[in-house]
Amino acid sequence: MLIRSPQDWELPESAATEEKFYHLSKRRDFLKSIGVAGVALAARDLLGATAGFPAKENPAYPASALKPTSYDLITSYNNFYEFGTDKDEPKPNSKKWKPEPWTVEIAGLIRNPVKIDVNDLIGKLGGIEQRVYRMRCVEAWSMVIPWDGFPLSKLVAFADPKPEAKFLKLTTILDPKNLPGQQENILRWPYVEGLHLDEANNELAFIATGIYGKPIPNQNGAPLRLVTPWKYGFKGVKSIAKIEFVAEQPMNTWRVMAPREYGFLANVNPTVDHPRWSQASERIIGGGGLLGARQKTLMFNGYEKQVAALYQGVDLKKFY
Ligand SMILES: Nc1nc2c(c(=O)[nH]1)N[C@H]1C(S)=C(S)[C@@H](COP(=O)(O)O)O[C@H]1N2
Ligand SMILES: [Mo]
Repeated sequence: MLIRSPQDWELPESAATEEKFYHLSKRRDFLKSIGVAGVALAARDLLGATAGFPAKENPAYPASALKPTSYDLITSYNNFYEFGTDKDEPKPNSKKWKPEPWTVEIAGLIRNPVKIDVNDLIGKLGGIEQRVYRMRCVEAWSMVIPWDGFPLSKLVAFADPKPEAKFLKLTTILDPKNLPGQQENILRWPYVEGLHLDEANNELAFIATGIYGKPIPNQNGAPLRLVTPWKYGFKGVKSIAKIEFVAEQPMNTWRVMAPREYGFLANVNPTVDHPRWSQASERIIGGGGLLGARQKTLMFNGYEKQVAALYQGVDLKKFY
């Protein structure tokens, strides 16, 4: 596994106040110190190795720049309608679900279609890494989440798209027996999201398999979910069963449900309000105060440098 040099979307490691996050940093330094380049780390192998503190700070992002939300809040304040529509429902309602073994199907306009066990896939893609990203829900709240996982671009390269492939369509598992929300007519099931191939190949696009150095909990989308930190959280489809490479822009679930409220691009944009709420600012979950502290929302959620080039010539006032 390639241990990446610090990138500017990462948290300066010394900024983390969470004890668990220190363990995360320790593990990375431990891996560096024993030189495990090329070793494939399955998500389930991640616990344990915690030597080599202290971690280095990235001076471009001082200690105050990003502060991870607590593990407890990240894993108990969730949107996962398959397990209930209230924020506090997915955790208890998904407790008994066993998303393993898990096969993901990679299909469509590609040269390497496969149905593959998630841990085999992680191994084939060279293991996982950690990234701390901002997360901004269209409901105008935000968190900072230390994800484990792999860049989506690696999966794209593995799939080997044909020239006709222009978009990715990512689909959650359909299993109404174990995902009780799917027994009800809340959304059109299964939950589907999409990305343009160029977006999927952007350095930020990520498939998460863990949080805070532990396998991703059921309520956050076990065993693998999409993370696109410059887009609203609904783009981050959970518990992915199928990734298809297609020629046409796929219809995404929230756009099916409310086409005047949700688009395909879903880029975070403080200057374009949602019909029911302003996007100019956001409530920081765990940020203090009765309702959580507020902060201004940044264009592309603060990732303009990495993604603005993708949208040259696109009217960003339109949300599709
Ligand atoms: N399958 C599925 N994926 C989903 C959702 C959902 O209801 N079902 N909710 C989305 C929304 S609106 C958000 S904000 C994020 C929430 O992710 P989190 O609970 O890990 O913070 O998941 C997204 N992915
Ligand atoms: Mo959301």
